[in-house]
Order: sequence, then C-alpha cells, then structure tokens
Amino acid sequence: MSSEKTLILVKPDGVRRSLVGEVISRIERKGYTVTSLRMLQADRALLERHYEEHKGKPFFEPLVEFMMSGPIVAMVAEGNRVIEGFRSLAGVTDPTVAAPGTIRGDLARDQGTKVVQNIVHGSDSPESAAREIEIFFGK
Ligand code: DAT
Ligand code: MG
Repeated sequence: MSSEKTLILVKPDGVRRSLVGEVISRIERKGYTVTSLRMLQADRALLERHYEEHKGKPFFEPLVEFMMSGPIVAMVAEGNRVIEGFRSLAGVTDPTVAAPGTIRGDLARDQGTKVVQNIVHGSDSPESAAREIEIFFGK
C-alpha cells in the first residue's frame, strides 16, 4: 500500500478566525492522518522560498506581507493520494467561486485585498510536497 505526504498551511486569516480546528477536523474526517504540526510566525526568507514559483507576479509581495501578518499553522498530512485529496477539500484558489462544501468555498470570500485570502495552502505535486515539507519541518 503506497502512502503520500502533503504540506498544509492554515494561513494568518484562518488562525485569526480560529479556524485551525475546523481545518484539521476536515482533514481528519476525510480519513487523512496529521503526522507533524507546528505553529510559527513565518519570516520573509522562509516565505520567499515557499512561494518561489510566484516571484515576479503582481500578487507576490502582497502574498508575502499577508503570510507574515500573523501566526500560521504548518502540518504534514498523510494518506493515499493526499496531495490531490487535500486540494479537493480546499477548493479552487478564488474563494468566491470555490465550491460550497470546500474549505475555501464554505469559509472564505473576496475581501477586496491585493492578494486572495483563502484560509489554507496545500502542496500541488509530489515534488512541491517534498520541497515544502523540508522548508517547514527539515529533512
Ligand atoms: P493555490 O494556493 O490555490 O495553490 P497559487 O499557488 O496559484 O494558488 O497562489 C498562491 C496564493 O496566492 C493563493 O492561494 C492566493 C494568492 N493568489 C494566487 N493568484 C492570485 C491572483 N491572481 N490575485 C491575487 N492573489 C492570488
Ligand atoms: Mg499553489
């Protein structure tokens, strides 16, 4: 039986709104296992590494500022096809159109900010997951 790991973040909007438990609960109720967990205040260097694929995009600086605006919760979740499965639980990037039933669809909306505030991050591929898990939890 093959298993997989993904890096999940509860972003500052989710922590501020006391949605950490709600997010973890949805991950666990789906049947995935949270195997590492930490709360931290991310600094610019860490976030520039984490979001390196977005460097140069118009929302990059607002994204980094937003992600530094308060504590975040980082976790590793495990299970078969968890990368795809958590992306499905999270819903699409834009919370206005994210399907009801998803984390972003149920719990977030457009706040009129330069960067979309959408509660959670989830790795988008096995390569991203390995890279991002190392950034937040080391080897
Ligand atoms: P996702 O988090 O769904 O993987 P992403 O990796 O493309 O989305 O972008 C990272 C974050 O940046 C995303 O969660 C919200 C923000 N963002 C993405 N595209 C944006 C845009 N066009 N305008 C404003 N913010 C955006
Ligand atoms: Mg992404």
